[in-house]
Amino acid sequence: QEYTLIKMKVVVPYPSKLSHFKGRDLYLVAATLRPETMYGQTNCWVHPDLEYVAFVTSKGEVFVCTKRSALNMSYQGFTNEEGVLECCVSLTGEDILGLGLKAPLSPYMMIYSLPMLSIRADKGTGIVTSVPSDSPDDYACLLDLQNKQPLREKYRIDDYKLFSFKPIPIIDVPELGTLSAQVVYERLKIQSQNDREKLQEAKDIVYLKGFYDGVMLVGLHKGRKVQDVKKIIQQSLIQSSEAMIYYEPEKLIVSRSG
Ligand code: ZZB
Repeated sequence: QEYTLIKMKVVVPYPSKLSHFKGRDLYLVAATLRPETMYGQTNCWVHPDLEYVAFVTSKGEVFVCTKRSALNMSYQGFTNEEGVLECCVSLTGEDILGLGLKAPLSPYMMIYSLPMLSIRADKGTGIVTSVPSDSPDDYACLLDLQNKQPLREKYRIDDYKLFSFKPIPIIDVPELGTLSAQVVYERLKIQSQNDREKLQEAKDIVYLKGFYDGVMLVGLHKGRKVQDVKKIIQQSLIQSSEAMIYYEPEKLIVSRSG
């Protein structure tokens, strides 16, 4: 599986566990299949209870992601030595909640890392970039946080880091409109980020329709079809060093003996 790795630059001051990286560029790195949606980023998701690492890449930058994905990166030329993570620091998601970030192509000057409990440790980097206009999971999680004060208190989320960021119409999808995730969320009567089955169904619908029929509403490729510009947008993010290619090894299927 080929992902686009989006580099979300942490704005100083760095959190205390990472303060010794002062002077180096520090990024939360998110794996996505939809680089064309980066115009709609409103925040970044981290799992508060998941373990993450920070490590120094061969370019001298610092990346934060799960250890599993960091090791994958080290075998894909991201580090000086295969299988070795330089200056590796262990973190939990809580350590990197509420950080200010600069996200490529997002019209918001600065966005923030917020908690999402459905992030899986065994997929991507464990860091997820949030596009609530086109991702039902992101829309559901954002609504949950906005509607549930106990959740906000538990994770000490400042209101302005959550309420200042509206979903942005970036892709027009015939029949689903310009905020397709919200439309499908409402159509399927999804209640929360824990409605996993319905959210999977919503994701399948939005993925398919968005890819085949979606038309860009913003950016350099405004008016063109998503399937025609996805690769071009990915390449331009890579050119400007705001993204990289990251491969996820296929899951090993352990065969039973006999
Ligand atoms: C931005 C984005 C915009 C995404 C969108 C989706 C959509 P897949 O197909 O299952 O591989 N993601 C990445 N890593 C994780 C994780 N560890 N746990 C939970 N979610 C994760 O799904 C890949 C997508 O799932 C990624 O692409 C990421 O969200 C999220 F408009 O990034 B995406 C209809 C979906 N739209």
